[in-house]
Amino acid sequence: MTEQAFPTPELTEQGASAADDLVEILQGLNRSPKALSPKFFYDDRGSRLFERITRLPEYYLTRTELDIMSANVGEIAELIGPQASLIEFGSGSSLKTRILLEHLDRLAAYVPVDISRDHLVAAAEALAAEFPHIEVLPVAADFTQPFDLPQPKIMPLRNIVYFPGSTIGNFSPDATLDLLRVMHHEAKEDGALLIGVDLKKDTASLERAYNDSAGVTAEFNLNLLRRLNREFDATFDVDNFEHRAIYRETPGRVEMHLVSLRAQDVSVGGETIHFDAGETIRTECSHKYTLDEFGAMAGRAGFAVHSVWTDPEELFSVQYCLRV
Ligand code: AVJ
Repeated sequence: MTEQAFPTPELTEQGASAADDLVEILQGLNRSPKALSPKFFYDDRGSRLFERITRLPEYYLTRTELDIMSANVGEIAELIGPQASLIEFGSGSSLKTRILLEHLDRLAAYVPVDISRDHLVAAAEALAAEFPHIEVLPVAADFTQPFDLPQPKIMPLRNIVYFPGSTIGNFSPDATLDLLRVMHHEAKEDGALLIGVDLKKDTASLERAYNDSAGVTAEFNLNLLRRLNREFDATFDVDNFEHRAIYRETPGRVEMHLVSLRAQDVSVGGETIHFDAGETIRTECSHKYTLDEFGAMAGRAGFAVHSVWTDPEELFSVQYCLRV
């Protein structure tokens, strides 16, 4: 057995509650056009399907980001310097996180922040066991709102906010700005942001990435309806819906929809929701940026892009942004 300097990660919980989910879902289904937040994709089955997506030949994002991180982690570690606190927005169990934890110089702490408590605790425990000399301080919170950071035992020299995966793409431009401002706040003085941002490219490649030939993304999208049936007392007949992914050049985003194949009524949490034939629920927007577009957005939130790493085809970017 390895000796652990920091045995059990201690959880901080802040205001995260699942009680309002049904209210939010019904609001989304009663709107016109209908829309649901992509955060509802990630129940157990949804998380497993997403894992499969990340290994699909068409889904270049995860693989490319991982390559960029591996190729540049030396330079990244150099920029971050010693004894930083790494604050990851979203659950941190991925290979990208491990690359950083392996290479950063004497991390003061690793602070994963996620709204999904169970996933967070499991990921934090796994990483704490793998990296016994790093203090892991998970925070269960909705990271779109400012939250209090736990106090590591070792005084951090700077806070590095890490937001991989181009999850930033899920947010509307207004929400992106708000979120970058929360990150700016959490980075504190002398802090920085390390973020994965997917880049604009030809429509065909983008649409293929969200509509793979094995049908995994379709199943990931449709699983949302299965989840509503399981957890929110809904009566969706999944065969009456179809997956659709399209890239809209303006405003520059891939949209995923569930298309109702016929006129139908569905009950959700005791309420009846009507669908016209061809009507859709928009389940996700995945915004794509040019380097200039993202730089301008970061600038408005008080960050200056210091370094950008991309792959040779410029499919994806990892950006290091200094708090100014
Ligand atoms: C996890 C939000 C980055 O938008 O590409 C993958 C989710 N949706 N396939 C993305 C997703 C469909 C993914 N993000």
